[in-house]
Amino acid sequence: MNARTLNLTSLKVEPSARRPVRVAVCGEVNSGKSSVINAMVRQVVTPDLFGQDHRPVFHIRHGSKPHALVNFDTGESELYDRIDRCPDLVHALSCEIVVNAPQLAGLELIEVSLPEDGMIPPPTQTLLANADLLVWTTIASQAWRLSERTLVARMPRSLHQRATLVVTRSDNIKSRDDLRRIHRRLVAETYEFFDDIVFLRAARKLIGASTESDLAFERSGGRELCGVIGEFAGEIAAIPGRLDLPAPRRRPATALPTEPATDPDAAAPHSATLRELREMAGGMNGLLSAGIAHDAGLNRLAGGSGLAESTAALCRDLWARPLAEGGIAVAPEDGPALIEMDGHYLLIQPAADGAGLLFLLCYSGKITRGLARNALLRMTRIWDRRR
Ligand SMILES: Nc1nc2c(ncn2[C@@H]2O[C@H](COP(=O)(O)OP(=O)(O)O)[C@@H](O)[C@H]2O)c(=O)[nH]1
Ligand SMILES: [Mg+2]
Repeated sequence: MNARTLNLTSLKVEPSARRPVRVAVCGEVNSGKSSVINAMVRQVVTPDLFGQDHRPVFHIRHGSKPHALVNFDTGESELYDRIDRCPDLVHALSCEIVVNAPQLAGLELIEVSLPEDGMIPPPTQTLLANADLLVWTTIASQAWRLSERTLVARMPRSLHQRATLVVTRSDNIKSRDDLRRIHRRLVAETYEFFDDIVFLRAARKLIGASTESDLAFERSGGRELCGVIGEFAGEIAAIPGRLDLPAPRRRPATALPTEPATDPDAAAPHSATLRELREMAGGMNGLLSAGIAHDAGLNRLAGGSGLAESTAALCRDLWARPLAEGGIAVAPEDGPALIEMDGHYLLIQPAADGAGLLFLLCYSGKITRGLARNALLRMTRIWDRRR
């Protein structure tokens, strides 16, 4: 066996002052996202999931000890020496792949598949809200369709800065004039979203050859892409505080990780109400994150702080957006807004007095819509009666 089940709470995280620059490599299915990553890594590192509907999110970064950690929807994780040793990715939510690729130092490449219906599922929106740079893959022969524009337009505005458009399968366009024409058209049609356009010629064979051959790395477009992304990443890294991680909190060796010794809300306003809401959330099945998003802050009720913060940001954004641009609106009597996609529900309900948006993010396979809706309604009622 080359896999072992891990208890994630026992994993020791290396304290590091800064996080990597997160590069979301996005595009529709088969548009060439994996090829972009493989061309940059100089080897085929992501599995071919041809014909598979469900695609886990792949995170790729440089490290001296290559391995792959697969996180399943059961909450368990398995460690492999290579991702292709994992027999089945159907129930995988995400895969963290570490490869020896010094040219990627300081970067985390995230492969994100987007549906063609133009709607970005809530977990993907959360991922994008946390990303620093966008790479969008479009196929040369049909580059930049309306469905792609719709998706990119719906991404957080911050990702429209320093974004890169990668035109994949450019090796299939034989005439230089045709390539020039495509380039000119793309500059005109995409300038509001992208700051650079790179042509990729990354047939699998050429990627294989690029491990050893600098010429193949050059010809595939991998080198140019590493240069462009490296430059944008350098600009992100130069923004004061942007990549800083919160200082690790020291815990006595004997402390249990799940139970804080003191009540975090003891001194906060409405501490008793928040405690009651946390207990309710703690009893729910399949809950990933819960909280109350305020204009500028957040009361976290369940789940990790990173996910709660980005989900809160997403809720505020959805709430503020006009309906025509994918925003949501509900009359309070209709109950919580529920957005269902890609195995998750995101439910949002405003407090009666407008003091915050209550939200739940859950796995749709583990809780019914009705139960999730009722739970959020009950929680909102408790919050509405707070003192
Ligand atoms: N010749 C060539 N094939 C490519 C290129 N980019 C992608 N492909 C092929 O197109 C198919 C889909 O690409 P893939 O990277 O798996 O797409 P994904 O689903 O977006 O990750 C695969 O067979 C790739 O080998 C390219 O630049 N040149
Ligand atoms: Mg892929």
